[in-house]
Amino acid sequence: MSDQQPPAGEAKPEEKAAEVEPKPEEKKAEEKSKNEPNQKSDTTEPSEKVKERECPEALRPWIDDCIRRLETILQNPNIFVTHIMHMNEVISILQAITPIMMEDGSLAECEAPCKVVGDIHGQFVHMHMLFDLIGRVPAERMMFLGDYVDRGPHSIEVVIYLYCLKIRYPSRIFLLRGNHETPAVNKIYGFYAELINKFGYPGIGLWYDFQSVFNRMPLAGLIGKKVLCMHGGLSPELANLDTIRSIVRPCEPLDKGLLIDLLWSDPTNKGEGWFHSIRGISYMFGKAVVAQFCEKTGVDLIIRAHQVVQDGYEFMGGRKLITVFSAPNYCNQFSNAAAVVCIDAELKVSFQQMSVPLAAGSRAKPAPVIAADPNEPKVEPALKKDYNNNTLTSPGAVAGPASPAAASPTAAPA
Ligand SMILES: [Mn+2]
Repeated sequence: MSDQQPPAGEAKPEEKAAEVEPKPEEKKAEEKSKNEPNQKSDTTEPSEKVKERECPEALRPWIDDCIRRLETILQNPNIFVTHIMHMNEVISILQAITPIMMEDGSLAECEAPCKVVGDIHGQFVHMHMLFDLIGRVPAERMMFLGDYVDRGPHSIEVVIYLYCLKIRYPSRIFLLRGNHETPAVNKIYGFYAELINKFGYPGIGLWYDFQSVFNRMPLAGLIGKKVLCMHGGLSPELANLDTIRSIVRPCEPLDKGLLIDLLWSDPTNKGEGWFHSIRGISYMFGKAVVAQFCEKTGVDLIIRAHQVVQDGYEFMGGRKLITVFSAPNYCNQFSNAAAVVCIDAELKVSFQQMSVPLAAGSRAKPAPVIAADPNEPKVEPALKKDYNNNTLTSPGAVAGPASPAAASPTAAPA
């Protein structure tokens, strides 16, 4: 990679220079939101424009039927999308979702409460087992952090199902872009082959249609004005939230820069600043980078996905950043649980977790620690479903330091 990379272990010079007062308009927006907690304000400030949207009535019967047909896969895992949908219907769904994705903005903003979901990677059946635990759209508002496709057997079904939910309930589900929602990645890691396997050669054309929607997905999300979500992580080029709001879509992340970092970067506990990534693309960042970013922007907490973690969630040292991962027993190579982050109306954080049995003969191993501080106590899930012994427990509710309040983004680091 190029000479533009910061030296390992040092904060980038421009990062230090960027420690400035919030812009006057940001301050104004903040004061306004204090005075007017009701979101129906008609101001033009971007962060104020969280409007409730509805599916056009004419589309509802069709989309409801698509959702119902896709759910029949759960009764028979040998059914694929091609058994229940003509390719033209998939194309119609992609056409219907396109303007809805654009309406979300490059930074998709929503209210709390909200459940934050990590990587799914084509694990359609597991995703529905997770919904059985955490609830479903529209009763729950959800933000997905990307990586719907590749690896698992049902990439098309996962992404089409979530698109149908988005068309039907545009203000109840937000779908951010992951690094697998880019052509260079999903051509190689399963999605392209799955389209050809299921649709034959016309699947190649469909693959291009999917990329066109991926190019329009939001690159990050903001919950309750305080919780910033993205697939990968921070970027040396990310000065403030307006940097994300002003990303022009359609866009295609190429080899480096802000888009690549939002989709690819990783936190680390090996140091405080910016580091070269072992992925060979983007960077790793330490907890000082996170703390400085949060202070500068007024963000309380960052939630990102992108890396498998054994419990399905992991706090970075300092508790300003959470990694969440929602594909259990990822690729049958790990024995990890799936989890979601629950942000309540007061922006307090808790976790819901699901474990499922390993496939017969699997040599899965535990996932490694990413960026946790080994001296910080673990936060227990508030709700835990274990399909190995069919138990439903709430360990977080009984353990003192593991109460949801202890994990609040506004609470002092333990
Ligand atoms: Mn990823």
